[in-house]
Parts: sequence; structure tokens; C-alpha cells
Amino acid sequence: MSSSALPSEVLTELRTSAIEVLRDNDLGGATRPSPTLYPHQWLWDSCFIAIGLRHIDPERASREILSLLHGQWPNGMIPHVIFSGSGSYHAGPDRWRSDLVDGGPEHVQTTGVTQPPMIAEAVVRVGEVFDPARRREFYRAIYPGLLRYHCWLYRERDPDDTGLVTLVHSWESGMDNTPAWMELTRRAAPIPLKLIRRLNGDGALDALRRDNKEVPSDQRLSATDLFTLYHLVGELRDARYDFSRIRASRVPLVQDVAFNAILARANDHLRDIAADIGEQLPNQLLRSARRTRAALPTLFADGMYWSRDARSGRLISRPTVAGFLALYAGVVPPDSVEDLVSRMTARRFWPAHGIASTPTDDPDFQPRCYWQGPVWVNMNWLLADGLDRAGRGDLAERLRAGTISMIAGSEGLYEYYSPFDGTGVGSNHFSWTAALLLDLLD
Ligand code: 9WN
Repeated sequence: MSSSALPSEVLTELRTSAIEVLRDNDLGGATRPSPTLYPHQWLWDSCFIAIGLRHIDPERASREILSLLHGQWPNGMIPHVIFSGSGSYHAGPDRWRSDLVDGGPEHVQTTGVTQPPMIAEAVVRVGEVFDPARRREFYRAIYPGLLRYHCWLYRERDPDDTGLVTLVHSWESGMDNTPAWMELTRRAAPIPLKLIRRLNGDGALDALRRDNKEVPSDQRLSATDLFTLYHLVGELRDARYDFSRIRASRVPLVQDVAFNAILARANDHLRDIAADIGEQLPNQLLRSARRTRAALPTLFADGMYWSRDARSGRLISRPTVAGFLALYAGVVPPDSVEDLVSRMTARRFWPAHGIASTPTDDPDFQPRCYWQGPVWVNMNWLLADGLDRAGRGDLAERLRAGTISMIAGSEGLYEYYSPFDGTGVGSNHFSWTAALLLDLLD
């Protein structure tokens, strides 16, 4: 349990409301991220959710992860959303039409892109609370699908063997409107959207969007950014979500630093899972995993880790929380840890309540707007985990305790929080905030 200074009644109350949120958002075998905005199943959300659920119901936690395989495509991709709920979502099945893709998923509708590969981490965390026999049974059930997914990531998204997989949409990064991605994405907007942005700002488009009915527009990405993301889904759909065709389109391609950092850690976990059940990862995957570890340092320049524009080969030097996930990957050389940590703990990134998604002095910074500034609980969780392994357990503990008091101070389990005053913003009753809170409290 994290050494939070809060009274035990407050901690008990927090725990109770976290359990309630997870229960209310349970769709059966999978959990929706929130009751209103996100009524289906998301890939990395389900992983964080399982990490929390293991403390209250390990069997349900294992089902949460296994249910991700229901959406797996025959080629091995695990999609970023499996449309399994009944509510309406602004980028629902009609935008993606996975049912029209040859080689699409067989019994469900899904999106045509993926999300950060947090599955292996979640599998190991759930495995920790099972006895050895049950753990191995669970590992055997998940392993073939998980292995096919990791192989797909490299085969499809790193055909040139660079060691870094390439993302084709900011929704794959999980950090939808982070300035690093939007810099490239805005350039890919069609002319009419560029004109609207220049002439009217967002006013004209705001009335047409559906994602701002529960959450005010100024806490979500701008309307022109959102419509640009929709436009790019159209291009991906036309390319039948096939990377060789996507490459020939104008869609931004990014070697995303956070995604690849998570993949590096996931490969290690996958190797351990395999060893536990007497399997061995295929040599080709072992080679790719080594390449990823070797390639992550090539994203380092001027004291930070950055994503790379895979088309131009240039690093996208917009500082965001993503770069610090090199700590989670465990690729920061020991003599560079303190320098990176001092950048992360500087006021511009850590003004009060954890690590801001975008630093406070960035021209795009907005304290209440989505990935343009707010603190996200999953980022604090990942960074605390990386800090532990980098020998900064003291700071990890401070980050965890700060996260608990930030949530406690906001009277709700929100999607994200203002880095200045900890006000909860975005969707309330948010599942991964509830789940990771349970993990922090345990
Ligand atoms: C698009 C579900 C998801 C998270 C993402 C977060 C947000 C979706 C949206 O919600 O993205 O995938 O519609 O805004 O950015 O990280 O997985 O919680």
C-alpha cells in the first residue's frame, strides 16, 4: 500500500467508490471505460482495469484480459476498441466498417488499429495473485493469442526491422491530441478543415460533434483536430488497414516513444510468461525484442526521449509525458537517470499533482484539456513503476501518494486531472482511475 497521509476512513471510502465504478461499468466479460463517453471495450483500458480488478476478483480480472482475444483479427492484431456495449460512441463501428475488410474480425465489430501493448504487464500482474497452478492455466489460455499479437506488431508495423513499430493514428498511441502527434496530424488535414480552422476556429464544427454531450468541448480535443482524426480513419479504411497500403497514403506515421517503451517491457513479460509454461519465444521475436531495446536510445536527444516522424526520419521534439516512459521500459542508462528524473520533476512537468501530459510552458498547454496538459492516473502509475526499477523508489512513492490524494481531493473518479489544482476533468466514473486507485491502495 502506498504511504498516503489520508485518514483510513477516507481510504476505505475511496476503495468502496472504486469498486462501485468497476461494478457499474462491467459489461459482462469486459469493462467499459466510462458509462457515457466510452460504452465499449478499449485495449489498454482493459489492461489497467484488470490490474485493479485482481485485488477484488482475480477470476474476473483474468476474464477481462482474455476477452480482448475475442476481437483479435486473423492476422494477429488486437484492436483498440471492440464494440461490445450498446451505447453510442462518436467513432463507432460505422466509421471503421471492420465487417467489410477481408481478414477482419470474425464475430464482432472492431476498430482497425491497435493501442499500447499493455496486455503482457496485466497478465503478469494478475498471475501474481493466482497460485502457481491457476497462474499457469491462465498463462496457457492467453499465450497463443498474445504471442500472435506481438508477432503481428513487428511483422506488420516494422517490416524494415528497425526495432521500432510504427503507429498510423494518434488513437493508437492512446494520447489522442498530444502536441507531438497533432503537429503531424494537423498537416495531414484536408484543405476544407484547414480553412475552417483558420477562418472560424472550432465554432462551426463544434455543433456537429457528438463527443461533447457529456464532457464540455474545452476539456476534449478541438473540433478541427477531432474531424481530422475522423478523416484519417477514412484513409485507413480505404487502405483496408493494411500497412503496405497505408504507407502509400498521406497518413502520419510515427515511431511512438511511449508505445515502443511499453512494447519493450511487454516483450520481457511475454518471455517470462512463456518460460513459466515451458514455451520459448520464436527466435525472430527474440531478435525483434532485442532490436527494440537497442533502438529506443536512438530516440534520445538533448536530454529527452522523443517520438520519430517515420516518414522524414526526424525526431518530433515536442516535450510530453510520453518521453519519460523510457524509465518504464528500463532503457535509461544508470548515469542518465538523474538527469531525466530532474526534467520530469521540474515544475513545468510536475507543478503539484503528478506528471502533466504536456508541460505548462508549452504553447499548446491547457490544464483541463485532455492530453494537452492534465495529469492521467495511468501515466503516474507507469512512471512510478519505472522509477522503482530505476532505483528511485522514494520518488515512486511520492508520485503514488500524490496520485491518491489528488483523486481523494476531487470527489470523483475522473478521466484526468488539472496538474495545478487537481480538479477532476473529462469523464467521471472512469474505470482505469478506479482500478489503478485500487492497485495503489492495496
Ligand atoms: C479514442 C478510452 C480511451 C482511452 C484513450 C483516450 C480516449 C478515445 C476517445 O479514451 O480516447 O480511443 O474517443 O477520445 O485518449 O487513451 O483509451 O478510455
